[in-house]
Amino acid sequence: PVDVVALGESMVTFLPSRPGRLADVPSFERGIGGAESNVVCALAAAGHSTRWVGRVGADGFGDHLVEAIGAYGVDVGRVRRDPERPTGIYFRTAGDRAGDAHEVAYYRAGSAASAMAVGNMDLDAIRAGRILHLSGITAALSDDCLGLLRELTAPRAGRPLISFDVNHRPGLWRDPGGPRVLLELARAADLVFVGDDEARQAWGLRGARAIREALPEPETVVVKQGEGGATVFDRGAEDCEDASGTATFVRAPKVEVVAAVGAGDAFAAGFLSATLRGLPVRDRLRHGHLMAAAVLTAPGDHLPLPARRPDAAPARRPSWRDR
Ligand code: KDG
Repeated sequence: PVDVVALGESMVTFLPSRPGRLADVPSFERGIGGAESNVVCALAAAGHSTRWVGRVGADGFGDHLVEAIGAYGVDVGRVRRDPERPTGIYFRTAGDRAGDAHEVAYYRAGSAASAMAVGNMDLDAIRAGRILHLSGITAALSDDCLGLLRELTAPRAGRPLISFDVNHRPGLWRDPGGPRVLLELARAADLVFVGDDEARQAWGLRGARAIREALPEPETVVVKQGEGGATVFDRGAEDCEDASGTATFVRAPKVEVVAAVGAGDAFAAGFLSATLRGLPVRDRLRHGHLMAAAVLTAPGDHLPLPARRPDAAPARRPSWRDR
């Protein structure tokens, strides 16, 4: 089977040509974003077999996403095209100094992806990987999208390992119930990624231990502690007797941050890549930090396409047109 399948909304992103308020930026450069597809693009760049499943409009932005994500070597053959709804897009600003706060302006309400539902997605294709990577962003898009996540995270024989990045985006939730829903979904997963800042904001929890106590079910909980590092609680080791799992902390390398958006996705990709390769927990965290560092030091939302040797086989063409 495919190593990792990711389901979620991908968007064309517009990165500002210079710092400043959204009202003042004169032009933007096109990029691609979407937390879940960022993860599989990075995994594909690291040599894993991956698939992204989502919905985009039957428009030029949808073409671009399918082509650009496919160019990483991600299987995009199961992406659905919606003739009635547009592809979501979003604009970003940058502060004067690297790492300064930025604004995000989403244009995704009523997008093709927001119509993802149990009834219009190929569930077998979504469940076909060793790992299914999901995120809390999808839950915020619509009731149908939330229903789809609930279906995919429900207990069932032969379920792929469910990797869930909480990705709390307060600006996307239409009602105050978001934090409760995110907690419910995270508890249904096998592997959870959560930032200590978002756990404080969403659930009022302080510290890695408190977060693990609120998420007792998943075998593995990874708490990202910003610049400091990350702690993983893992019950995977045979000799583990602690109900929370062994706690392992690994410091993050110091880097010059250009733009933080997407670093969490790269971290997840590094952790998953090392997990697929059967590496010990400490190395999984190290891989996460290294992939995150590559994104932190670049302006876009994810890793640039890896340079290909001139004699290498050409990048795999996207295949949705052939289906
Ligand atoms: O994690 C990075 C994502 O936030 C970005 O690529 C856009 O998916 C996105 C979102 O919904 O914010």
